[in-house]
Amino acid sequence: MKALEGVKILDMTHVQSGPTCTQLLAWFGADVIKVERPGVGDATRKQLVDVPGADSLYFTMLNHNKRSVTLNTKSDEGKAIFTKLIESCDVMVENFAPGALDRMGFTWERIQEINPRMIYASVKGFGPGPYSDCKVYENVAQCAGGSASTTGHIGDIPMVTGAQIGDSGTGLHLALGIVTALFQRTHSGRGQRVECAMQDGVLNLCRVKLRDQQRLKAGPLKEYSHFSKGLEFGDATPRAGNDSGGGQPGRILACKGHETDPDAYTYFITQAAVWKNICDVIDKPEWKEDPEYATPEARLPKLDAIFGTIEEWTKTKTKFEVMEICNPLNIPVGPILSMKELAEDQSLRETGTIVEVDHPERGAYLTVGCPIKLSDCPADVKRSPLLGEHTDEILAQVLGMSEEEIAKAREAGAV
Ligand code: CAO
Repeated sequence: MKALEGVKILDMTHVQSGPTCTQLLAWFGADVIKVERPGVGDATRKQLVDVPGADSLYFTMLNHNKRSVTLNTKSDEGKAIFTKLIESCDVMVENFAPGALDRMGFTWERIQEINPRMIYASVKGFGPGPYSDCKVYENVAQCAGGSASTTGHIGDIPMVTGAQIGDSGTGLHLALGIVTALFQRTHSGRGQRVECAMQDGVLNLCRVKLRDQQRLKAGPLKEYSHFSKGLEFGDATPRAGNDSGGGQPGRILACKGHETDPDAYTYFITQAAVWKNICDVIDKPEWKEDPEYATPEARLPKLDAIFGTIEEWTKTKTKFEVMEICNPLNIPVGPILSMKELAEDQSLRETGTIVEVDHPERGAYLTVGCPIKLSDCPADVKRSPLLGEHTDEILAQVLGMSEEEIAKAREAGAV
């Protein structure tokens, strides 16, 4: 049995944040029933299309292991079917614009009336407050959650990150809320509302920057390169380029081939405990005992120059050679891996972190597998459903509708 086998999820999600959440639950064995508008479906099916006529990678990579039912939840017949689905499911997940489900007539109060055991989970851009009515996409959340303000180079404009911390990050948060609520239901017998605002999810992931905001009161943030450059700190946590976010200073340094390869770089951390090993590697043995270099405190004002010296060494090695030399010496380094390198990485294929999936419309494609590995519940990635592929199956199997009833609903344009 899978971990979440027997749990039925009524999946009203679209785009990225909600689908990330329900895909995760599906990987853990939940029966995820994705409800989509007849003839239209999740908008991402037809966004960023690379194979004409086929569902896009945007859609397929977020909707594995789900079943798709088409249902017009605004028509009377559709609402009647939707009500029955609410009766039969354990969890409902949605990330529509604020108020969309209320406008369909399915408020939280109404949902509780239909099924008091229902766990109703939502993603919205903002929590209650001045912006609660706003529609929000990934980059808006990154900006509103403190990520953009603290990302980017010193003196340059705010920057969004490639990691989808607003969408996928919030989806992950929501999934944890759902399984927690499912656990509470085992002893309370009741469902509950689970809400996660994208702004809150991003801020949660940016907590070290809120930490630094408060540390500013105690003086300059000495591990930021602002300090070694002699720059003034303002009254908010500044952008810190590629400085390490922790107490161990780090930077991105060029490696052999960087002149032509945009990813020939390594991340290098001057962890205090292995300082002497670093001195040996970069051929600066005199720095081991020199009081100007021997302690982390002494190094802070000259970090830029120190990293400059380390970079003279990294430039003589490839990013993988840097790793091979530093790892046995416990010096924390990491090559900058491109998406091409990750896609071709055999070890990631072997662990199921990247998997190849076959699709009837588009053929084979790569996708990420479940990053959370459960020893008793391996996640097998199954292709995403075509629009309405399981409509008849779900109406018959889950709701017990007869062929005639299904035909009638189809005639009425409800499915
Ligand atoms: N049958 C009938 N109608 C349906 C339906 C169905 N099966 N499924 C959806 N609809 C309707 C909704 O009820 C809504 O109608 P109203 O506007 O009349 O209430 C409409 O389709 C579209 O919903 P939407 O407003 O959510 O969609 P949008 O494309 O305009 O906005 C987004 C998209 C993401 C900005 C918005 O949904 C949002 O802010 N969501 C919350 C935050 C979020 O999750 N953002 C991350 C998205 S990933 O980048």
